[in-house]
Amino acid sequence: MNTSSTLAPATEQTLHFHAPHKSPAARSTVAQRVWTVAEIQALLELPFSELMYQAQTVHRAHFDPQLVELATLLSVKTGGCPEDCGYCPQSVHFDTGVEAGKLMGVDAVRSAALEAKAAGATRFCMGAAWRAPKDRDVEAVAELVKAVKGTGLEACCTLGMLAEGHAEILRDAGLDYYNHNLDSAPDFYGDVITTRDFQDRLDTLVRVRNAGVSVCCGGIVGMGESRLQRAGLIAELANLAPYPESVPINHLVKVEGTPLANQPDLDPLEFVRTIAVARITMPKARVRLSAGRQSMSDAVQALCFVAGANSIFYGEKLLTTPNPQGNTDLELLARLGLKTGHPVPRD
Ligand code: SAM
Ligand code: DTB
Ligand code: SF4
Repeated sequence: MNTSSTLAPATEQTLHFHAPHKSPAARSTVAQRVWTVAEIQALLELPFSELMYQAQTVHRAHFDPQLVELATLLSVKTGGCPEDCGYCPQSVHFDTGVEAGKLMGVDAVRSAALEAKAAGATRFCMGAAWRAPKDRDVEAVAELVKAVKGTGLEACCTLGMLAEGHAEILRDAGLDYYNHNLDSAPDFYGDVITTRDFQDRLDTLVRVRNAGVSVCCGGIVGMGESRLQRAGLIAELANLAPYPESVPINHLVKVEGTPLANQPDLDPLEFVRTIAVARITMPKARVRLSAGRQSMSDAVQALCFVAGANSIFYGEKLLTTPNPQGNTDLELLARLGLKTGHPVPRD
């Protein structure tokens, strides 16, 4: 069975081994565990110290536990998006003050990538507020990918739903990762987004995987979902076959004008628990402590690293909202005795 050509939720115990940064052809066939939602919920409900212990143990077995990836984001096409994702400041459906712009040019993107590299980033992720790019958009982004790759950084982009052939064009330009999040559990998805469904997301992930581009796929917590639904999201991610190489766990950034602007705060320890469970269930993935750090204490972020996060978004802006200043982050990492670099899982 060639699971590199499928990305449906796993139904068998023997799947292709998850081997980040190797071509699909280099994956060997060993078991990938299939997780039930109940098993993941049981992890989420462990005593906190027990959960931290398990997550640290898994993290140490697969990674240098002190190494953290710095990934810089750039919004290459901002605002005006026709989708109605209830969390997103870039949707045309909500009045958030974000103005729609055109796709950035190659020179401006190259300069931003060089700046990110000089500041210490190893990965550069370009976001575009499209429901789905047109053929000419993909061709234009391919040129941006080439410019980023020319700087020596890893390139990632997130452009919405891809049509047949798009992932291959991006791959041929040198794209390392395509980011496309499942965002929430299947049974909560329709409460947050009505203009597409969960299956649409899975279809794009199949196209990315089939093209041999590494998958970056995660979600958002703190949108009013239940703990069971957080378990449902993690189960969907962990049972992708193979599971994503890169897993961004975003904390909802509440933006004025969006339907989720007044969402009650999630207990920060619940966010830490979600990171821990992502680490345990996707042991060789880079788990990214993603959006939401601007309103997180240093102590909560430290717990996220203990829980197995080994990547952050680095740079003063996410796509349209603020992120901690680079220096502040470097100081925090230094205070914690962490190093920045390129975490690669041990085989
Ligand atoms: N339009 C494309 C899409 O949705 O796939 C790519 C860009 S979209 C902004 C990328 C991701 O940003 C979303 O999937 C979501 O996880 C995240 N995101 C957007 N708004 C957010 C918010 N307010 N808080 C946390 N994450 C957010
Ligand atoms: C991801 O999982 N989070 C990033 C990135 N992938 C593209 C985006 C976060 C966006 C937060 C809201 C904003 O800045 O607009
Ligand atoms: Fe559009 Fe992506 Fe924002 Fe949804 S999350 S509104 S698809 S930019």
